[in-house]
Amino acid sequence: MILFAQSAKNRIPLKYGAIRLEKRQDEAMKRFRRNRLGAFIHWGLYSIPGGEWKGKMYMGAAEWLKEWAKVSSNEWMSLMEQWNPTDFNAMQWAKMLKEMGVKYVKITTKHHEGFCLWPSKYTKYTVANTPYRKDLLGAMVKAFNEEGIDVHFYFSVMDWSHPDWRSTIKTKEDSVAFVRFLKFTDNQLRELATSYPTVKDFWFDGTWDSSVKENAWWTAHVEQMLKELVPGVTVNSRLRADEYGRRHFDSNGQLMGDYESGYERRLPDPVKDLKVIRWDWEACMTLPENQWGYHKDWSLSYVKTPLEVIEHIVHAVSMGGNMVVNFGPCADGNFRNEEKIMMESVGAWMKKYGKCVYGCDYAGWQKQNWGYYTKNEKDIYMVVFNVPYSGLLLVKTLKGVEIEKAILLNGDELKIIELGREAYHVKMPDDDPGEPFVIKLVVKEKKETVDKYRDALI
Ligand code: H76
Repeated sequence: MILFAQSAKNRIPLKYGAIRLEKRQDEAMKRFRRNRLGAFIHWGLYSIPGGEWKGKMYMGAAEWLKEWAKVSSNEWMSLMEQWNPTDFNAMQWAKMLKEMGVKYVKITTKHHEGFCLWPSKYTKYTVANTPYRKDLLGAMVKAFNEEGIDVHFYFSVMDWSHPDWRSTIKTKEDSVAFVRFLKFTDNQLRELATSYPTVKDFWFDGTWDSSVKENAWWTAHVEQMLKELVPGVTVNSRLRADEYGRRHFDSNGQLMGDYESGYERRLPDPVKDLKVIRWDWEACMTLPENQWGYHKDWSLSYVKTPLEVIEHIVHAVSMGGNMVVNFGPCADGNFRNEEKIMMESVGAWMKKYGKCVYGCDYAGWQKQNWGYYTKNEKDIYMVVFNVPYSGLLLVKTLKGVEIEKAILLNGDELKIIELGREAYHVKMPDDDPGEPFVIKLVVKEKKETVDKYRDALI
């Protein structure tokens, strides 16, 4: 591409920078991209206290309670004696998530606290040493895969309970300890990759400390190691740093890892942040303001409605991204009611309108305030969230593109009124669907002009 060729001479040579300048186009990456909708599961010891420690309720993120309440590792890990999710039923979880319409699930194999949902042989802090004993991760991988759901592993590099973990390296001892810690982490990652070979993705977290940034080589090594162990595996940008300590994007501004993972509890602006269409990206969101793990009291912050979640999903896809919706199950293995309702509501909508999400991408058309465009091959989808008073939906096509038909997903045709070159009104259906709905546009392109526009986009 011309842009890269021109800037090549100004490029800083990097040992641990991006390993590619374009989006990956292999089958595994295409699958990641096509999936579009995923779920996050945050489940660990923090699900037991649910934000409350010694009678005090903490408003911060429940999975950070150890930090908020200044609990020692020993005391925190004694929660393991209570870890016994007797109601956990992997197949039931898989069915619920499938009903919601998610194509993949990101599971916290180990969060910052250091407790492992799999029987890791490299630490005593695992599910094997709890009353429950059985491998929870293995059960989930099996059940989800049986339902055709891809499994992604969340893994926190930061480990609050490992004696060798450091956030900063200040002394010789720190640096020796941290070398041991990186070996331990490699061992755990190799263990995960080989024990659960159907894993499709590793999503790293807890990589922001200077100890990790100063070991950029290690982040590049982990990416390479996992790719050798699991053919096709994808890795998020949050793992990576280059030798200048730049994260996500290297010192030349190129994305490291396979997809950008910085959109956490926020989304790119559909007008101002269109640059994101150049790379793959995945956003993740909580239902309350900022609770990932189970918190007892959801009244302490605003909780999103299914309608808002559906809009977030479409918003992400309209800009070429994936959306992951988080759930924090209870310690006993049940989902709270609010989460079940969310799964069902999103699922009902996805069943009816999922065509505008799965396999879809950025359409390139100027955003209008009634909602979002997505695109699948030649089909353009209008996803209508706001109905204008006029009942007329304004559409401005790309230069040289004509609308031939506007059709509801049930096959009903809508009236199109041509306003001039590249501008149309699509008339609302006589019966307002009363929910966000989808109109498919069948379009005809005049090739020359479209190609010119594409060049301008790049
Ligand atoms: C900060 C932080 C962590 N990153 C989110 C994905 C949650 O896991 C949260 O605890």
